[in-house]
Amino acid sequence: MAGYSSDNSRVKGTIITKQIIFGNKSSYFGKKRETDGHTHSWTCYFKSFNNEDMSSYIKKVQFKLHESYANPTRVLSKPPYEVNETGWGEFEIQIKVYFMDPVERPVTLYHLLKLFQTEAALASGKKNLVSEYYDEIIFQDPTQMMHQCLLSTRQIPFSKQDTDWVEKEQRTLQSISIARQKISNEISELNERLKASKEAIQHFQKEIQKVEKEQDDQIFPAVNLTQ
Ligand code: SLL
Repeated sequence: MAGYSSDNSRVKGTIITKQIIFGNKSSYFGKKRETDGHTHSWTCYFKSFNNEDMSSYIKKVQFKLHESYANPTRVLSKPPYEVNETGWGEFEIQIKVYFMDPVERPVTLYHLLKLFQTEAALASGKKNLVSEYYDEIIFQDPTQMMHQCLLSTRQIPFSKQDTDWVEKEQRTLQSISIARQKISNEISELNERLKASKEAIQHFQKEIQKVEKEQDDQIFPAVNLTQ
């Protein structure tokens, strides 16, 4: 039978790498909420780096929050894999990713929920913060089923909130190159001016020497000492 779903054999010599981002964003209320003492709203997320729909190979993502939260274990069986909450404190969140093929061991990540801004950011009035990390999940010799799932992902079009990193890299490199060119032009221009100034200095030094010599000659006319 050719059906891959019942096939546990592995695709030897195959390595598939998935680029991921996980972390949290948070936003300060501006004050402590009187009803529960919460100060921030936050979102903890696990997502693809390149906006790939991961639901073809991910079965579920489990977020384990601090016990002070009601139902601290949150399970998301479809994207977006994220937890939206409010709170007052920072703690470590365990993110466990389960794959479509139960033979594939789940991957566990840890993220330190960040709520509080640095002094400098706070002073400049920033209310929103992002603390996220890039990582890669490497599938070595996946099963036939998993191989199929890993390769059948679909690209999600970039929306306004998403960052197309490839495009951003190109734009950033381009502005760096423009800035380099501009600085290089400025350096050449300044070098030209420096050269002109040096020439002017030399010219004036010669003039000064000439005038000094003329003055000396007037005070001490040349005497022929050989006589
Ligand atoms: C701390 N070790 O003391 C940490 C614990 C727990 C944060 C932080 C509670 C939310 C709720 C909340 O924000 N817990 O009341 O549902 O900083």
